[in-house]
Amino acid sequence: MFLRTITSKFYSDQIVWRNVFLLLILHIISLQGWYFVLTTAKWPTLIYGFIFGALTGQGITVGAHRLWAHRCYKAKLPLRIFLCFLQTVTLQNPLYEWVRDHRVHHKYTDTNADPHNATRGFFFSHMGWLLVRKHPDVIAKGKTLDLSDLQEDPVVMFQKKYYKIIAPVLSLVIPALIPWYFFGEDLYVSWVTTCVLRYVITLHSTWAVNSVAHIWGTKPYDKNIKPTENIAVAIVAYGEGWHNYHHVFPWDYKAAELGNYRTNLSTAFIDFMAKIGWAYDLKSVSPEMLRKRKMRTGDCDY
Ligand code: ST9
Ligand code: ZN
Ligand code: ZN
Repeated sequence: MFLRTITSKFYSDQIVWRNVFLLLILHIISLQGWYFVLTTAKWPTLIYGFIFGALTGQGITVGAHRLWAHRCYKAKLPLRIFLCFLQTVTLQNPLYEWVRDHRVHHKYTDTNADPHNATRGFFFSHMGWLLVRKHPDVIAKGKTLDLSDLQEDPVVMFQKKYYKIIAPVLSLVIPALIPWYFFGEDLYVSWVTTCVLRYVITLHSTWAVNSVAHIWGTKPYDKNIKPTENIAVAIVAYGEGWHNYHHVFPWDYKAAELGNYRTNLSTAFIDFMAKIGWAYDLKSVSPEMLRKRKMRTGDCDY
């Protein structure tokens, strides 16, 4: 305990050069992806890349975030397998790790125990936190979390076991073969646009929730915390930009009070899954509870 307090006090960032190098290369190649998008890439490749990217993003929002991290609803096995597949394609760490980091983010928001502590500025909360070793407080506080629900979920544990083999293939190899085989696309153009560029766009959309939506926007539900309501982030992150609401009511499956499906595509996805019976026990905040909370801690004058 004493040793941990000392290391935590004198902690200074230890850069992980492997991650710096990989993310740099990825971003350089993605620039070529934008060039191909504007010039030689075929329309079917672009349409496929867009739809595929949008669908796999739901693996993060509907799957990793609203189902596994917050248990906002329950999902039958076929939906859990489908969402796990989509989340694997996004190459954003195994669900087990993603959820562990996200739960510690909610429990210790914007402190040293938050992996992407936004009090350390835009860059750190956006992507800098992936370029350095974690603060000792993240690991110490993270060890106190209850992750038994994840350990009991065979889908999560299967993905964890085989992640290093399955994820790179599903994310950075197979998607490129589709336009090449079906649309006669050049294989390199296909790889740069549907693998690299898609990955980079999904990463920044996700990271914006931790950075932009912890810095800019309104706070109608709790003015005493950093997370904000930000419509731009809500659009690019399928409804996850209503972040002041989400930090106050993390268990709400809509992750928002207002807004429509256009600014919350993930709610549309869950509602559809509920209609076909694959999602159930959807949790949501009552209007009365919401009204009281807004009056008590919100930033609006009534
Ligand atoms: C990526 C993830 O980008 C993005 C997540 C963002 C979440 C946003 C959420 C917002 C809401 C949802 C929005 C969705 C929007 C979607 C839009 C879609 C269009 N608790 O991590 P290690 C322990 S990934 C407890 O290596 P280091 C544990 O024992 C991108 N314990 O720490 C662990 O061992 P093990 C690709 C913890 O060495 C051990 O420590 N990936 C916790 O400091 C070591 O863990 C990358 O770029 C905890 N929380 O390294 C880099 N954490 O795992 C991938 C750790 O065996 N990451 N422990 O149990 C790394 O390289 C490293 O993690 C590191 C830190 C260098 C960052
Ligand atoms: Zn947050
Ligand atoms: Zn959350």
